[in-house]
Amino acid sequence: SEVYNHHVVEKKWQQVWDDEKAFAATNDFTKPKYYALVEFPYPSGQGLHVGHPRPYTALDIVARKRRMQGYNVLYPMGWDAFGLPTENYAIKNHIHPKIVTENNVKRFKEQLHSLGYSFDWDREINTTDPKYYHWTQWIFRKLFEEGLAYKKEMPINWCTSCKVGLANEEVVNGVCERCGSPVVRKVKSEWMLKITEYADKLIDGLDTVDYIERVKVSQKNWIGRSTGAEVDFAIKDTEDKLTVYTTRCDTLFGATYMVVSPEHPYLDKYKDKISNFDAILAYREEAAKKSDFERSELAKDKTGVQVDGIVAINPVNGKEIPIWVSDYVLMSYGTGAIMAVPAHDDRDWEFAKKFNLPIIQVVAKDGEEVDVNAAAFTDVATGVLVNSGFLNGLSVADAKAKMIEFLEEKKIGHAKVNYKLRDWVFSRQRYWGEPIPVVHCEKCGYVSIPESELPLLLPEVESYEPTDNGESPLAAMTDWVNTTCPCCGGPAKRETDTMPQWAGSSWYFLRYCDPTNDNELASKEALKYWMPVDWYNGGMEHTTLHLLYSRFWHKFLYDQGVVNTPEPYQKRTSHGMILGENGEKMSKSRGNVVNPDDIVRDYGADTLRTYEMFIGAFDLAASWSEDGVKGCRRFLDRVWKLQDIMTEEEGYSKDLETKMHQTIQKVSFDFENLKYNTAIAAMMALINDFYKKNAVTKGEYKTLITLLNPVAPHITEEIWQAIGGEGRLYQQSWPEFDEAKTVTNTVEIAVQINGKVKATLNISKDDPKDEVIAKGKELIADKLEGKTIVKEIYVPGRIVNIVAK
Ligand code: ANZ
Ligand code: ZN
Repeated sequence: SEVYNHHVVEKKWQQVWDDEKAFAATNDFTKPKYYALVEFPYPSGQGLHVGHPRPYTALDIVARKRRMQGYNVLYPMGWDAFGLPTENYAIKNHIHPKIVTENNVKRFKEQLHSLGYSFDWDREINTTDPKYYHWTQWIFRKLFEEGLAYKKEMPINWCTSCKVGLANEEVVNGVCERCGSPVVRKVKSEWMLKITEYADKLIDGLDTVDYIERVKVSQKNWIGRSTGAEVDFAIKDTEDKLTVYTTRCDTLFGATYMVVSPEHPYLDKYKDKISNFDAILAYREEAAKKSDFERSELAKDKTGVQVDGIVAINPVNGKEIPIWVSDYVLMSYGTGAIMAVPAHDDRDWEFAKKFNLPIIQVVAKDGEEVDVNAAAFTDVATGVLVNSGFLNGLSVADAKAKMIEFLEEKKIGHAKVNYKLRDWVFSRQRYWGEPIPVVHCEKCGYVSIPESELPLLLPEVESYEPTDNGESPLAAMTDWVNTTCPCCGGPAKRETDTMPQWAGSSWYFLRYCDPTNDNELASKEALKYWMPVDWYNGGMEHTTLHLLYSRFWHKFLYDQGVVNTPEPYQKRTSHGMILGENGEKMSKSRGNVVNPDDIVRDYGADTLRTYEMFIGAFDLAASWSEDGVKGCRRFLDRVWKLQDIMTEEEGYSKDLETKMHQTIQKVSFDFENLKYNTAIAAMMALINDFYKKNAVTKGEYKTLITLLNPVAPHITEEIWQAIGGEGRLYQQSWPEFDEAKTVTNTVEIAVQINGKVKATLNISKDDPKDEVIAKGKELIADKLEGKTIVKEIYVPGRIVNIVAK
């Protein structure tokens, strides 16, 4: 055969697949379905990154294999195209964000197309298309009608550079996740979504789905369900009580002081009693400069001021204990006040050490007191209560239960569940997002616009710059802003904030089921058939944001009867990043960026696909290697060249039959279990065997290229045609293996003289006794010379022993 020319072959088959609509999901709802999903990209100006093909190829493999297994497969693609980078680019270059988006989408689409993915392009969606965001607005409207969207004055995270409010999730280590600029606090009236109402459902639903463990764990940690108690401490000489939240009410006898957050309202309430109120105000001002993240860091040096003039009373022993102010207590969690138990909490311990506050041990290790002056004792598993009156001798768990009983009986406390999860800040003061379909009327307050007026189109503006006072550029369009109230007909103003980028991706998987429907977000029948997504793969960085948001919207739509499954994704996996040759993240500044277009041009799409699947364990980060790319191209060339040694025999040759069945089994299993690299390694090993004997039967070759087709679809399709395969390769059935034929029949046995091993022999388990003994004797003939054979023993499949004198 000729040298493999990837330019010609890849173009040819991409055209054929397009013409034949080879990978269109059909609307035949009687067939078994499979819905494979990858996170749709943000079409940035940089074009496709070599990181993108890793997950796309992985699920393309799954999708192609499923089609060969007879499923009606939905493997769709679209564009998550609203968002800041496009808007910022538009501002800088004076091009409308719509045009920027169109250009970027065009480029991305060409690039994805050149990689031969089996996406059903007829179902392409774009979140910035009014026909799409119609339904994003429709869902928001429903959330609003159900009381799950509300407006609230709140201190938000304000990025000084992007001039935009950020969700907590978008602030990383105190800086903006996107641009790295400092984030400050700013009070604004914002749209909020009550994701907290779904906290329990979002945790409990995880038990019903097949997500990789670290995704489940980080979702749970993010929601942060904490089971504890609220306890009231009387404030001496007042009618008031200071309520704290604690997860360790068992340690109440060890509470030696209280700490309130610098923003706690009691400080203002009792300012006349507090003799050092000025010092407290100064401390509050300092605290305001820090983010909650900085404030709660364990390692940070503890600071604080004692509140002079008021004291609290420990309810279990009547002891007066001081009240302190410190920034390690946050106003945004629990009650903004804590009881400090320095003997058993690390942060309290550090604080007590610094300010010389008493440390009283109330929990001992298996009943033995430990040195709590050296370190806090925090192990609950071995803890037994001491110095604690009616709790003495109890385990931590039992002591908690008993204390809650006591508190409830005395009406000074009760069990309480808290969550770290906060409601979702849903407003952005930017242009390039979905308009929020709400107006504000002096008389009626916030009113949603009627369904019939959706989609509410994003109007054309002169300039997309956000204003310095933090209003969206839409606010300057008075003609658009001034409208009438759908409720009373009086004058009203449109909402000028837009939705965050997370909105469009919170339900896009539903739209793929029925992407052109103008009457509903998708038809009931289509949703019933396609949902849930059978396998969803995406980045680990989306575990706490996109994944949680979309599960929340889906659960809401489920409660509204719009969708029919409580969870959107049956299975969720995550891939590792692809790093530069130097093991560092690819970036322009490091000069280590690999452009996928160059690889496709020089080596071919099949090589890129094969390489990205072979690069390493799918869930781990992997460093790029040009040599690795070349190695994969060599492998494909060797697959191609097998044509030169192919025989016309349709079956498998006897000596490779086991190997063929083993390879089918391994590749089939590995493709389902994220082990793409070992599947490819198995195919490499198989072709080595063909070359070793310098022959491959047509039957063996066909099986090999069918197994390889999901990874390298172009070259295998071309070979199929060249060797006279029927129809197209993509239309063939996935190869079957016979379990019985995967076990090797050959064993290695010992050949002994008088019980001592002299040699080893490879035999087949079914070889007759006489034959095995004869072979064994031949092998040790030199050692038997001059001896008389007394007895010949064969232990089947294990030993040949010759007894000789
Ligand atoms: C007394 C105690 C004793 C505590 C002990 C812990 C160990 P999670 O699990 O995260 O819910 N806490 C409560 N509210 C706080 C706030 N607003 N800012 C900072 N810390 C706060 O943690 C709950 C524990 O964190 C609570 O239990 C409280 O300290 C502290 F041996 O109360 B604990
Ligand atoms: Zn009105």
